[in-house]
Amino acid sequence: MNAQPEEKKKTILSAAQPSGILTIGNYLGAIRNWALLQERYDCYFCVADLHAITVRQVPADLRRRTYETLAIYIACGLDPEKNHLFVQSQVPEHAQLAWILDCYTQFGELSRMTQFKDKSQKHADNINAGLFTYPTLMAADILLYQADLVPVGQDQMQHIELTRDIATRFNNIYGPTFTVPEGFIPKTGARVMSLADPTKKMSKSDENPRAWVSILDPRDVVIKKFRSAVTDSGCEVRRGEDKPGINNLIAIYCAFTGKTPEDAEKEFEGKGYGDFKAAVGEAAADALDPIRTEYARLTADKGYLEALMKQGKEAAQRRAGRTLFKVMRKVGFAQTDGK
Ligand code: ATP
Ligand code: LTN
Repeated sequence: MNAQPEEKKKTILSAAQPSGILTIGNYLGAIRNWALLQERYDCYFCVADLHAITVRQVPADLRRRTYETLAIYIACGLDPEKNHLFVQSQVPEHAQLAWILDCYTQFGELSRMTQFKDKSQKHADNINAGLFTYPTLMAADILLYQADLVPVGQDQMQHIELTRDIATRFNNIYGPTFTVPEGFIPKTGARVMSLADPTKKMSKSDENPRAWVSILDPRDVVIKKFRSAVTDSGCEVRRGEDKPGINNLIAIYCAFTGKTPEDAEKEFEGKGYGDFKAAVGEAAADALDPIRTEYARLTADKGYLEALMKQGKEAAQRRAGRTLFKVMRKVGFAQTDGK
């Protein structure tokens, strides 16, 4: 009897920018789900340092955070033996494909991106070309690995739609070249809001440290930040259209405990915001404690992280190089080496 060929695993690619210490938004919206999917997919997770310089960075901080981000990935449960963990700038194919994709992306399409509009407003003194073409670099990240699935937070879905459009357009001109990827957002935690202004997304680069909780914040800080989270008028723990503060805290509580919003409302019936905020803080701190401990262990060994980077870079280049070669041939560039 012939053995059944083992079904080939589908591919995942995702990334986060080392533009600050990763927050519980990054964790609940993205990294936690990467860890849940790692067994079933062939996974590439990258530290998007090329993307980070679309906003001015202090070089020493950027370098340090690149190591920290890699260590956070592992501390959050990504097994470095089962996943390809790598740094974007160490795989030059990303920048090479991004240029080519720039030439298949319209000015109008990039102008409609809400992240570009938000960041242009926030950094009005530095609206650089990289900020504008950010989504084509992200499309290159994804398409180089022929990713089937891209697990991200809600805010990145527009970029994934654009990636799909670019891939489809390229395939229509040159024949099948890229896998057209699907976005994947979690049921809870896809859009964690700022604790200082719950109408805004929680963002690690927010200058107000009370706006975010970092994955590495010590227990007492986590609890204190939730205690001082901005809430709405009223005192009942109940969701409502005009209650962004409490909606956000209920969503965070459910994401950390696995409870439904209805259960949470029932649990805190007759109790006030104070009790509820304390419970959200405890739930978050319980989940973050083991991550912080593992992170401390990992960052004590820089050599280990460097060895992983090297291993990840080689695996990523093998895969990315094949796609780039194919693209360059299709576009019509003269090539002297075969792949
Ligand atoms: P920056 O503040 O530098 O723009 P960021 O905190 O928005 O960064 P990214 O590195 O751009 O984070 O995002 C990494 C991943 O985390 C992406 O998949 C993104 O969708 C997700 N993510 C970021 N912020 C949130 C959030 N508040 N809620 C849920 N998911 C989020
Ligand atoms: N743009 C993303 C980070 C990112 C990314 C990617 C996410 C860079 N490249 C590829 C998914 C796939 C962000 O979260 N701002």
